[in-house]
This record gives sequence, C-alpha cells and structure tokens, in this order.
Amino acid sequence: MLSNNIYSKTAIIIPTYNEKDNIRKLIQTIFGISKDITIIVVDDNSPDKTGEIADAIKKKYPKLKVIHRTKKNGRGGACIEGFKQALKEGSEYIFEMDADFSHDPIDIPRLLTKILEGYDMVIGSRYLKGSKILNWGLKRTIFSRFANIYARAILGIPIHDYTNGYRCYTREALEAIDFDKIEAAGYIVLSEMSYQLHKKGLKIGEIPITFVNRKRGISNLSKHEITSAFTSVIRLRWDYIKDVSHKS
Ligand SMILES: Nc1nc2c(ncn2[C@@H]2O[C@H](COP(=O)(O)OP(=O)(O)O)[C@@H](O)[C@H]2O)c(=O)[nH]1
Ligand SMILES: [Mg+2]
Repeated sequence: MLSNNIYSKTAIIIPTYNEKDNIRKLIQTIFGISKDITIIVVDDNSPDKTGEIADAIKKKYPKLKVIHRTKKNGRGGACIEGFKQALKEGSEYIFEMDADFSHDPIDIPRLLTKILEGYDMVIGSRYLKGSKILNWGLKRTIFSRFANIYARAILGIPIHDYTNGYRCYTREALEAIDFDKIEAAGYIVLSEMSYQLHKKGLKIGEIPITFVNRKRGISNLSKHEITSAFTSVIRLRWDYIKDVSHKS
C-alpha cells in the first residue's frame, strides 16, 4: 500500500479533446484511489464542453485543476503545459494518461510502486510479456507495432512502447527535459521525451498493462499524425546528430 504522503506528491495530467462521456467518471475513479492526488486536466476548448464539465466539479474536488487552451493544438503540447504546472506546484511524481479509459486508473499505484524502486520514468507498456491490447482493429494494431519497431530501430532506446502516453515521471526527469527543444505537438512528443531522458542517462522502466480501446467518443489520431510519426522519428535522430557534432 502506498502512503497518503506519496499520493499528495502525485499529479496526473489528463489531456482532453471531446471527452464529455469520460472525463467525470475518470476524475471520480482517480480520486477514488486517493483524494490526495492532484489532477490537472488540459482541455483544448473542446466543442463538446469537456472543459466546462471538469470546471463544474472543481468545488467537489479541491485538488482538481483545469487548464483551458484556446484551440486544439495536439496531445503532446497539452501535456507539456500540464507538466510545467505540476512542477510549479511542487509535485514529485507526475503522470500523463489518456482520458478515454484506455489507460486503466487501477495501474496508477503499480506505476508509482515501480518509480519508487528508483526509476526516472516508468511506461505502462503494451508490448511486454503480460501486456494486453483489447478492442483494437487490425489496421491500428499493425500501425502501432510497426511505429514502435521503427522508432526502436532508429532511436535505439531500450524500451518496448514508445507511443503509449501512460507514464509516470519523477520531478527530476521532467526538470532534465529541455521542453523548448520540443517543436512537435502530437504523439512524437512521447518519443522525444524518452529520447532526451535516454541520452541524459536517466533510468527508464516499463510495466505491462492492459490497454483497452476507447468505448466512448472518437479517436483524435489524424492521418497527418500517422504520416508525421514516421518522418518525425528521423528528424529527431538527425537533430541529435547535429547537436553532437556542433558540440564536438
Ligand atoms: N488537449 C488535447 N488533448 C488531446 C488532443 N488530441 C487528443 N487529445 C487527448 O489525448 C488522449 C488520446 O487521444 P485519443 O483520441 O484517444 O487517441 P488514440 O488513443 O491514439 O486513438 C485523449 O485523452 C484525448 O482526449 C489535443 O489536440 N489536445
Ligand atoms: Mg484513445
């Protein structure tokens, strides 16, 4: 069992775009684990009023914060705003997780327990022994598998899941990341953060999770994100080669 003291140092960043069917229940479920956790919802002015729904329950949950951005600007950038806010507030263990219940809150204590073993970041991984993916179509399964094999071939970080945004970071890990260097705003931000941590020699761990495709609402993954997933990995590798040659 984790102590209230650990939970009171924990913040969970939830990026949202059109999650009206999920957000209230997700917040309730997380506070069901511990009322001491801080939740930071980062909403991009969702047309379905997700942001307002979250605001409306702030009275009931004093540790709930909502950041409103003016327009849809990508999952990655939304999380970065949330991370910066959590650092400002003094949080020590900082999560990111999706709003659609693909990431089961039941894994929050497992991720925390692993990070307390001495990791700088822990990934809830879909590609370890013991992991499961439920409810994903063939196209999506192949795309994700391929994107991960490809990213590993080019970036060479010894992790199995580059693109799942269910993660816990320590404060030190987030402080080590140069957010100004991250230009992209979508999924590639996950690979970019891992890459920076890996290059700085920080310790990345993974635990197996069961990933369940969303039951409510629709996916925000666009065609553009799918193609840029491939070109951005090369750009990332190239930027780093340039950086190293400038310094030497
Ligand atoms: N703030 C913000 N959140 C986003 C944006 N795009 C996606 N999300 C959120 O990021 C998470 C993952 O998106 P989702 O649509 O489930 O993508 P998928 O799981 O890859 O199909 C969900 O919580 C979304 O609401 C965005 O542009 N801005
Ligand atoms: Mg999803």
